[in-house]
Amino acid sequence: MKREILVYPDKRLRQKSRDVIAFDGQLHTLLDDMKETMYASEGIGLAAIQIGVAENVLIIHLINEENEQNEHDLYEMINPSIIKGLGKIIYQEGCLSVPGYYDEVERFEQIEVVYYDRFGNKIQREFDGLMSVAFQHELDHLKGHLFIEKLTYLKRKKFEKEWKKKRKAGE
Ligand code: Y12
Ligand code: CO
Repeated sequence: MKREILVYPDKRLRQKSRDVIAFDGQLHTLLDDMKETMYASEGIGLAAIQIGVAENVLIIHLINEENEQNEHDLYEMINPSIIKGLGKIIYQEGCLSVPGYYDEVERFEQIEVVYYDRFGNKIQREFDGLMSVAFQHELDHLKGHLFIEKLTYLKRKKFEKEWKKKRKAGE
């Protein structure tokens, strides 16, 4: 089932998510709903809190060279964490909870992560480039943070002004 995506400045996006304890049918339904919701909005990443569920669950599905989302590139990550971060990368980020706004954010270029799949299998992996950016962006959601919080003071002020104007215009 497609769910509603929470949009900034919805307070629920600031909640800290809790770890998943049961890798059961309820979790699988949540993951399936997240995928349906993300694909319907043409996203490449989504955290459970973006549909109002405060659980440590995120999905990432990057686009390949043919501009398609290949089945094998889908990641479902439960209780994810970063155990090592190296280097710096600056990437123009966007978020389904801040639609229509994109800006440059600095992240680790390489990360080593641990997470669980939908069946409770523990997985340890290294990511770099866009996958590293996407993981860090989604992990921030689980901690109650949005990418706009990483903007400089002036950029954030400009964003807030533009966002207010957009909301007034009913966009
Ligand atoms: C790099 C940087 C950030 C991420 C996080 C995942 N972000 C997204 O999936 C963003 C999707 C997005 C899609 C939009 O298009 C539509 O809604 C049709 C969009 O456009 C508008 O809202 C107008 C904005 C964001 C992963 C990797
Ligand atoms: Co986001």
